[in-house]
Amino acid sequence: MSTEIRVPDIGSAADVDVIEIQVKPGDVIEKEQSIITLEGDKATMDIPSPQAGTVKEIKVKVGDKVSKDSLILILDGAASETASKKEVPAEVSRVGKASQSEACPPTSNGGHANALPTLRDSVEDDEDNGDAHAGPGARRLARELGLELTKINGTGPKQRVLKEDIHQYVKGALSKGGGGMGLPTAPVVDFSQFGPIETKPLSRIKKLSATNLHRNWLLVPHVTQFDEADITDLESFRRDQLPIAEKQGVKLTPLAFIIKASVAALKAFPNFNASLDATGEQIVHKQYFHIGVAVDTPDGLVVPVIRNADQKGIFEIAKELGEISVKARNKALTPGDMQGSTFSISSLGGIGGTAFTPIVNVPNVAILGVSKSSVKPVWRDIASKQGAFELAGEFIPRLMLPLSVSYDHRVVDGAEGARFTSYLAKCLSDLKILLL
Ligand code: CAO
Repeated sequence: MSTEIRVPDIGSAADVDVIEIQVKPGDVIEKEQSIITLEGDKATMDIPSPQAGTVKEIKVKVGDKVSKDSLILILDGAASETASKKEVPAEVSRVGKASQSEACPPTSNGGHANALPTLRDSVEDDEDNGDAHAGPGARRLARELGLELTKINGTGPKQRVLKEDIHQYVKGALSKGGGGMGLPTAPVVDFSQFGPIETKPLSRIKKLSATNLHRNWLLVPHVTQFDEADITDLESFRRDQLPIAEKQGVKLTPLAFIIKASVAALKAFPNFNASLDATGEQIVHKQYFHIGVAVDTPDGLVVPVIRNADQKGIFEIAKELGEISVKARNKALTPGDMQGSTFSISSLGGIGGTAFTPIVNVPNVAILGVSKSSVKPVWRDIASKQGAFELAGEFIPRLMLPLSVSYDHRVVDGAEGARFTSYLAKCLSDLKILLL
């Protein structure tokens, strides 16, 4: 059975332009699927089909002017019950900056009066694309893809952006490389023209970490907070413990203490022991403390995980660190050994440097970079009166450990970043906090 689909009652808006046809002959359409878009003086609106069926013939073209009851298309196989008085809302969106309301008493097919919403400024929460010239369908698509309509060339009437323009834009962006993000690509250079060269393939680990690091660098808005911890007392304690550790076959480096201090700071600042969920709209706080530790191997960087670090003592952590380092360097880590971290640490303290900016290990939201400790003069105020600024004191030599905490600024704000880092420094400076 064929059914004529006509323009519903669009109120005072007569002789409005057809600016987009969203279906073609042969399309199987669903009830309430948008079939054409109309544009009046102040608004655009999608006209939905009042029933499901197969489009047999389209009776309008872009640029036509239509009014109530103008024939839009012929639908085959349509169910007759749907042509009854049912609510079929027209989707309406703003044109330019129009803000007035316009009455649009609605109907469904065949001139049956229905209760459609009033034609109004905008029904779409579409602030970014508000000024763009596009219909509701194109706006919806742009919003789903996270695109700004103003950046897309419109090929419709009056440079209106059509759905096809959006598809074209996405195809173009993908074919340009840079992961389809419009990133410039590195120039192709023949280095041999400048001198002898040798080309080697990247190791499998380097290729994998390259992909992850690049993704994390692009995805996460990074901030790095720097601080220093006075680890003089900690180092003295560690040195005292070395013979005992040695007897147990454990290499006790500052890193075991740093892991323990990190757990204390993570407990005090749960936003650092968290992940953003896939929607980016919820934060998942973890009640376990699994610390990923970056290990340098001849083939590249791997990040095995020390699980439940909160439940382990310093010696136990040091022992495990030794084991995972050996496993990493022998390429014996399993995927399970590298999963589930809640926070990561990259320690370059055994190598050198004063600070660096580690890249957040997604889905973690923060990473601690540790550089080499050194003895520094630290001012000790011995005559501080409340409210007075007096340089009465002395410089004393202290062993200072540089800390660099990079965090995801979507989850952690600057003040929290500074508080976390200074709390971490405090935990390392005050053995009582650490050992309790
Ligand atoms: N300041 C001063 N000395 C430090 C120190 C610090 N912050 N951290 C470690 N050290 C000392 C250790 O005490 C040890 O001294 P001794 O040899 O005298 O005992 C020496 O430096 C070497 O330590 P280590 O590196 O063997 O042990 P670790 O526990 O500190 O670290 C591991 C273990 C696996 C993390 C480390 O070997 C490693 O691979 N680090 C590199 C991580 C990396 O590549 N990160 C970059 C990621 S971003 O690209």
